[in-house]
Amino acid sequence: MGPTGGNGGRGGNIWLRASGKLSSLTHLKDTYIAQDGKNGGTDHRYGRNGKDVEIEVPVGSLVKNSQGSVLIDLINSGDGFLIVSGGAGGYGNKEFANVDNPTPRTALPGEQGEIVNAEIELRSIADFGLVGLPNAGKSSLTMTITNTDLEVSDIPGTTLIPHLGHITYRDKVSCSIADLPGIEPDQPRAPRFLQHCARCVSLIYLIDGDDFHEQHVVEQFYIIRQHLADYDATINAEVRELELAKSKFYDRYDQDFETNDERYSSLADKPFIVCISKADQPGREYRAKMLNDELANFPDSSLYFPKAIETSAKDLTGWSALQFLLRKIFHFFLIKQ
Ligand SMILES: Nc1nc2c(ncn2[C@@H]2O[C@H](COP(=O)(O)OP(=O)(O)OP(=O)(O)O)[C@@H](O)[C@H]2O)c(=O)[nH]1
Ligand SMILES: [Mg+2]
Repeated sequence: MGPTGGNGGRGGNIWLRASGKLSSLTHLKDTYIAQDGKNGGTDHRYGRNGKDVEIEVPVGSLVKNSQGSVLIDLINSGDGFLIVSGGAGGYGNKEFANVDNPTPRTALPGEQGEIVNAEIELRSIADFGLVGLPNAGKSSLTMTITNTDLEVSDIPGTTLIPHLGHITYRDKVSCSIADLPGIEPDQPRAPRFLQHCARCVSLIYLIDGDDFHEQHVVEQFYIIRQHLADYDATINAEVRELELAKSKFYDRYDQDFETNDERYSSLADKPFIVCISKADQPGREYRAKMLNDELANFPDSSLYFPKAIETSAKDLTGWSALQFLLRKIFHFFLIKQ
């Protein structure tokens, strides 16, 4: 009697699964390897399939291949994506048996599994994005209105990765706020983390109301505007480069692309409201007046509410007004969608 090897097991797959419990990508490893399939056994026994690997990623993870093309956008909790298929198992001798040769010695080894290089980018699905200069009090404000525990300190640059907080209203409606890192005023390029604003319904510009702040409240407002606008310019330039490279009719001297595509719509065009922090500090009325005078003349209709909301994480000034306004905005855009 000849060999009686059964078929080998398939190699494990690798899945990505969106989880509403995660809010960052810091837990991810550089490399994941799924288990090999087991060899087939004697007496025609099949080998066991390799175990699948499931990698949890936050909701809002955008998965790209090494060329930068989007493979999938995981926007609902529980969404799964098979990113790497395990190789098929090998064929044992019994597969090659026939009338002429009932006990063949031939067998085929299993297939090599896929190797996939992918990049995962997180674009938070937050309803509101909180933007402002370092130390403006973004994390403190998020903690106050969402009851979330976040790291706060007087060292600028405390928040390095975005965090989500949730406000749950009495009628169980819930909306989320992304507490983002601070925008450095002198940074030449718009910071990458502004990508988290792309999906927000609306933005909250938080102006630092510290009595001794280096930048005037109005100046801070325009620094935020400038960075939001610059972010789009950076992305536009990158997208244009890609499109130019891809274009069959590539003309390096005279290429004019349409810019009214959705991708080109600016973060500076997102509806926004303005808050001033640290309203417990002296000079509060003066700062609010300076900013409100500017906002009263601000020509852009993306400003949702024409006055700055004064807030304090210390004495809770503005806490309920802000919650109320966010609820209004949330409702307004939800109905519009
Ligand atoms: N007096 C006063 N101080 C505040 C208030 N909110 C925040 N601070 C202080 O301001 C400093 C910065 O607060 P954070 O909440 O960490 O500021 P942030 O904008 O998140 O800072 P980055 O993450 O570094 O961008 C801390 O020392 C806070 O204690 C406030 O309402 N009143
Ligand atoms: Mg912070």
